[in-house]
Amino acid sequence: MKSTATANSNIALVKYWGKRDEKLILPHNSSISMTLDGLYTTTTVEFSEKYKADTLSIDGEKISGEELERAALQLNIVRKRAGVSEKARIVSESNFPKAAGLASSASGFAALTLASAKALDLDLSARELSIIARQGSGSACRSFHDGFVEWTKGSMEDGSDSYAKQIAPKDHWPELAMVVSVVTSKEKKIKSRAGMRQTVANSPFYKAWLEGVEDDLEKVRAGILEKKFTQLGVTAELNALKMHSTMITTTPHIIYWTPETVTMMKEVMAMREEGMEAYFTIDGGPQVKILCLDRNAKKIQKRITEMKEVKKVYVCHAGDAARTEKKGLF
Ligand code: 2P0
Repeated sequence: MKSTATANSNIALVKYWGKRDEKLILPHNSSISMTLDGLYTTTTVEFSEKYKADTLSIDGEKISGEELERAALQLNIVRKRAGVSEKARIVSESNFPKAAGLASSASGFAALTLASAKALDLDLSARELSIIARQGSGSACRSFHDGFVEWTKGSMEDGSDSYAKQIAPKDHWPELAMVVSVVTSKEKKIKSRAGMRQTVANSPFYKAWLEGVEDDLEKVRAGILEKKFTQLGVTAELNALKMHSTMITTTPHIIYWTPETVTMMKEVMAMREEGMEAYFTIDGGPQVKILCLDRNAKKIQKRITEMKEVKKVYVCHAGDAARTEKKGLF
């Protein structure tokens, strides 16, 4: 009744932005991500009659309120599947700051889903795990594969065809790197969930976002499969800007960027002008992730580490799928 799992975070190259079903977490558009080797969450879950309620600790802090409720709802899905009702203790640790736009809910819900399913002896495929994790946090479904992953939006009302598939394994393109910079580790004020809802409800650009996304998916998919770095980078950068322009144009507007974010974006543009090919992507937070080739990753790491705006830098490559661990956190 106790198990531990580790899941890496994933960063989208074509973003998921907007839900067609809020309860089942079904997206309006498919998305493509890279599972990262450098950022991960490990979670131990134990179900037992000795627990009177579900409890959650994240990075040593006891969690209550909405975050605990979301975790408990996720456990309910797994409990229902296993036909048990025992409450659980959840202990989770990440090696990076949570809720700052580094996909902590992706690694968090993927690790929670796998650890709880294993603790209850459920033998589920990556597809089934991905469908369960998706209902906790959409992006979590993409952490069940290594390398490069596509979450197909599906069309069924019950969400059974909305799950993640691998496009290419992590050893397909070891020369591709993502340099993740942290300009602030403060938790963001507007969670992605609320940001998405508001965008779908009232951004005048949301329709245009959906119209352009199929083309971006095709270019990014082909960019990965054919290892066309320029095509991948140009498309991913523009896709991120398009996503942000949908939220900047909601009422009231949502601007996840800080002055440091813009400085970093300009720095990446300067790198390109100087002949070092690099592209940025930004999620629901101020952090800038730089897509580059491995031969330039160390140079970029050094360059941005020296910037006063940058607090921390992680050099990442395509990483592993969610997996179980022998050693638990308690
Ligand atoms: C993504 N993001 O594709 C996009 C890009 C943020 C920007 O998925 O409401 O935490 O739990 O499904 O998964 C972040 O949203 O949102 C996200 P929910 P989630 O990575």
